[in-house]
Amino acid sequence: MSTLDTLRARLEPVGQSHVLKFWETLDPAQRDALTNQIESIDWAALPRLVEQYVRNKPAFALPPDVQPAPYLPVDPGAKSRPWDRAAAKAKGEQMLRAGQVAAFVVAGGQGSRLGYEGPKGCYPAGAVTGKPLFAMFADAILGAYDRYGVHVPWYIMTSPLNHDATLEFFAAHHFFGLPRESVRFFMQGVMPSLDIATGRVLLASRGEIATNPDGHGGSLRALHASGSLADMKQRGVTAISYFQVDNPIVNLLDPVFLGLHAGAGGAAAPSSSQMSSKMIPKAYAEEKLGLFCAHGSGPRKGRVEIVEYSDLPMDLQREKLPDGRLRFLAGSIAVHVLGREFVERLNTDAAFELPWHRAEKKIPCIDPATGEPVRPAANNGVKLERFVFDALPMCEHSVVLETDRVEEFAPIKNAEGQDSPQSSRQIQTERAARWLEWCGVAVPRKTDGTPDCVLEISARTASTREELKAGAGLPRAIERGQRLAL
Ligand code: UD2
Repeated sequence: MSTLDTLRARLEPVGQSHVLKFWETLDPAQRDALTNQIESIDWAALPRLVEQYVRNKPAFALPPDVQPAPYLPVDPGAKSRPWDRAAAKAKGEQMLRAGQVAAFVVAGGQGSRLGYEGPKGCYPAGAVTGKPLFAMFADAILGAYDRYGVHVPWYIMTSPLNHDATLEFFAAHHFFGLPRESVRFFMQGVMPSLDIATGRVLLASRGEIATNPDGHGGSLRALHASGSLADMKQRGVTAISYFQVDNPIVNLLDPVFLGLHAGAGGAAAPSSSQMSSKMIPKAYAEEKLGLFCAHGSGPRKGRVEIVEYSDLPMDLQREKLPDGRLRFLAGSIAVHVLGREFVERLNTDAAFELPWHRAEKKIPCIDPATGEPVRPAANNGVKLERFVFDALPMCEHSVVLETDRVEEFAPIKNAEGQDSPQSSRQIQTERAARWLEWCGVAVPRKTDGTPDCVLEISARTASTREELKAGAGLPRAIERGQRLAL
């Protein structure tokens, strides 16, 4: 059978033979590329996905008798659920010193909302220095080396959209001072993008299927398939510190959180977890954060599940406790610790599959009838993605730790307004101002209380205010309008 016949035999039974419509017009290199792309797709699974997610919009099933998930309060001495901060910190530091921790950033997304061309990790995010996000994370890893004497291995998940550009960026910046062998890149999988009306795969060009990265949940398979899990095991890593590429102030190697994950938090967190999470209290009911919920009954009673804000009924999101706080308060900042053995177990369990989530998008493509480009004015496609937090209900134990928004969450997602470069710079400055004031440094403030200066503290200098105080060379006061990077 010719290559063309073999490919046709795969595509025809699943109603996707239009993919080969322009075969005769392709040169040999284009034919090879299309052949490779076709061979990388699980065509047999497609008809079921089209039926479930394109022809129908699956109704989201809330956890039975949905409850707010319990969490450890930011103040370890709080009456509600006190926990042992010193024990957790000591355990986490010991794990870091013993080389049991890996850093893992998911950086395969398309970053379309920000309107930035390159990989998002290259975005200049430092409030004063304009340092790229990747450099800020590298600072945190270098800081851990200074403190614990260990090069924490850093795993970076890219996608075919940005893999080469990410590698080039690291090479051009000499790996930001990190040893080359402690940084490992791997690509996540992709899914074909589907026509919203017909369920046929969209064509990006005459010789290419339109695809999208398969979501940050794709990381769980990709960690295994890329050999990264095996590499971690060989290095003695037990805990994977997971974070998103968009948050420049993430405390990405937090010993307290690592120790809690390992079950060293005292009576409130006595068992080690398979997957742990950080949360912030939602600022208002409509804030767009995934919510930590728990199964109130059923076979997974007590297990934690994150429900996207769009899936939790608004009346539940607006419900208040007698003290006026929101009942469903805990919003996800997408910071987790994953047990390496847990991820291994998921990958060896034949029944393991994360659900797909459907998103309607405007996807540039060609008209399969004419080959002419289409610039859609309305949503013309369906993207299917997996979410990493859908692994939470598979955990027997799962710690959720409250954190302070200004301390750890300054994401850059949109070009303007909330979660923009500007709001991130403001939060970076506010956090630095708080730390400096705590260390006894005078920080000028405007009448509305916000700092009248721009500040940035590198995670190499300090990852907490205590470390800042212990370091040398703080000024006595900051000048009005000053721009200071420490
Ligand atoms: C995510 C959470 C939201 C909240 C928020 C906090 C989801 C669905 N929602 O919203 O509840 O926690 O973050 O900041 O996760 N990525 C990949 N590959 C992909 C898709 C995404 O690596 O295929 C990465 C992406 O590079 C980024 C992160 O995942 O680092 C977040 O992706 P997003 O922008 O789609 O999630 P967002 O901000 O809507």
